[in-house]
Amino acid sequence: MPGELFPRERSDPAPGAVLLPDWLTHAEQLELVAACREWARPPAGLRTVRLPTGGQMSVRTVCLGWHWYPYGYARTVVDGDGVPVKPFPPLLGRLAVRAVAAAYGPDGLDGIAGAEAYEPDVALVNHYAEGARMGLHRDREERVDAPVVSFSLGDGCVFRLGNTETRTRPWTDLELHSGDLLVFGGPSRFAYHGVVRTLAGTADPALGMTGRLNITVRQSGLE
Ligand code: MD3
Ligand code: FE
Repeated sequence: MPGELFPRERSDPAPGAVLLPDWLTHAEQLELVAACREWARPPAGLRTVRLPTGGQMSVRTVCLGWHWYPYGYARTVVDGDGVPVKPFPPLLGRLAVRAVAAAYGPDGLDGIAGAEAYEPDVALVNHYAEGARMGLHRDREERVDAPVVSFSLGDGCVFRLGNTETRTRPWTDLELHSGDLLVFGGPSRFAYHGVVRTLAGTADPALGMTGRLNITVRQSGLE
């Protein structure tokens, strides 16, 4: 947020979790919003995920590199149009490797599992229309404990970071805004987390989008 009176500062909300506010430049945000628009197009485009419980997720999702479904990864959109998933974009690989280095610094990398040799191969793009949310969950379908990198675009949100043991307190609520980078590695990698609500209408109109986009980049450990 350029021109902000009190710039938001780097924080470490939990061991291994790092928030770098405004890490993406405005140009990078525009580039990612445009890319998300392309990735969202069918075939293998944006979809609503149906849960085994019979419900459906309120966010809409597109996967890149590997297709995530509840609860596994596949090379094709097994719960949708059945076609091969779109490739993992080199742009996201480069950004995520830079993100991990920025979060932990050259001296911190060897203390975080999978950070030094980070080779991400999957991204999930989530779109939150007004009112969408994501319940507390853990991301456990990956076979390795390398960090997860999250980029936020558009509307802000209240993000809830819980603990690794239970779906209950203690948790920490953080605001995420467009351009923010969040990296989850080490002890935080398998923590419960979710999106309590979005902050509708807080996006910079210059981004030319509505709602909130979140891109998570991961290393699957699959081949
Ligand atoms: C903490 N997405 O796609 S990103 C998801 O904002 C997901 O759309 C949320 O949770 C979103 O699975 C949160 C931040 C995030 C992602 C993965 C994590 C936090 C994490 C994995 C472990 C711990
Ligand atoms: Fe998640």
